[in-house]
Amino acid sequence: MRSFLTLGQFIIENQKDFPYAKGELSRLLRDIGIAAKLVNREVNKAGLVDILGSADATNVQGEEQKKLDVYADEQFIQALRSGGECCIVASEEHEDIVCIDSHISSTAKYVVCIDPLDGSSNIDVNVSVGTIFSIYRRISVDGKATLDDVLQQGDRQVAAGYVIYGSSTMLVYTTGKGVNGFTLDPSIGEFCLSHPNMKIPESGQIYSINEGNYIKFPQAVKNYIKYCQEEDSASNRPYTSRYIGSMVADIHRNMLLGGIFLYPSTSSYSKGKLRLMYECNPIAWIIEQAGGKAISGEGRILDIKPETLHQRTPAFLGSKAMVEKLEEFIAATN
Ligand code: P6P
Repeated sequence: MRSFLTLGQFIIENQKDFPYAKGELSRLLRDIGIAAKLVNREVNKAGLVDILGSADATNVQGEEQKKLDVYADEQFIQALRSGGECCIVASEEHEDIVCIDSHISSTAKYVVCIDPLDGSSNIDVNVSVGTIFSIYRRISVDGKATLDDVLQQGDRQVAAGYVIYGSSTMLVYTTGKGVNGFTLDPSIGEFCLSHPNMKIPESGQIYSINEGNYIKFPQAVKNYIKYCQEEDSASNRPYTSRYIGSMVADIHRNMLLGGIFLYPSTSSYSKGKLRLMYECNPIAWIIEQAGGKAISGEGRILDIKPETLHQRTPAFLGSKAMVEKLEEFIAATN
């Protein structure tokens, strides 16, 4: 008889980690897990919907065919609204904060920043996509929560995680006590603990960057890429280049195999492309909790003081030794 621990059981068993919470954060994590299962169902049949003819943007039930990232956004916001533990959502899909102002949510303790379906352009070519979420405790003590409750430094997160909709669907999260990974078992519809206490390898041989932007990379990044490509048996170089173009997929692979993911400033994105609040902060915390490093090129990502909701930052994150080698190149060019 296979013994497994479901996400719900794991959250309850680790409730003691939140001495001040009376189960609210646990319920919030459970709400996110429920929405992830609903999104997973739609992501997995995205191709099927195309086959069954949604050319005129309606699905087989004659409903208006929503773009999957809009659908995902609606599912997560609905789950958070009905769960009653979240007072504000900052979503990649909304220019402004979404106040969850219902009678049960207005006193809710938690703020959620989320990219409901990151990398959604990859869905049409059947490449893994993901959800990234970040949870803070609200700062204001009463009344309506505001943007100030959202714009908090990454090191004030109380929980962060990602869902990868890939060859299997996994939910990986941290509450500051390490990182644990749960794989969705479709036969029972539950996320089951499959990767307890995840640790990213100290080093690795994979570097992950969109080299199409090479000409405009900062010199330190160009020097690092050259270092990755030089022959050196002692340091197992040349490294291997792997770039999926879906952050969650690239990060998850590096979490398991070791590696570094780089998204520097480019000609199109002078401050980097990736968003701080709902891509870089949650992923940076997970990487650090798994023993890796996460920097912006000017310091630790989790130390950045946010100024705007959708602000971007350069991001270099992954195996500790690889990020530290990059830091040497950055220091040498400063
Ligand atoms: P590029 C997806 O659009 C995304 O936000 C991340 O998931 C991914 O890492 C990055 O952008 C890819 O960007 O410019 O290489 O296509």
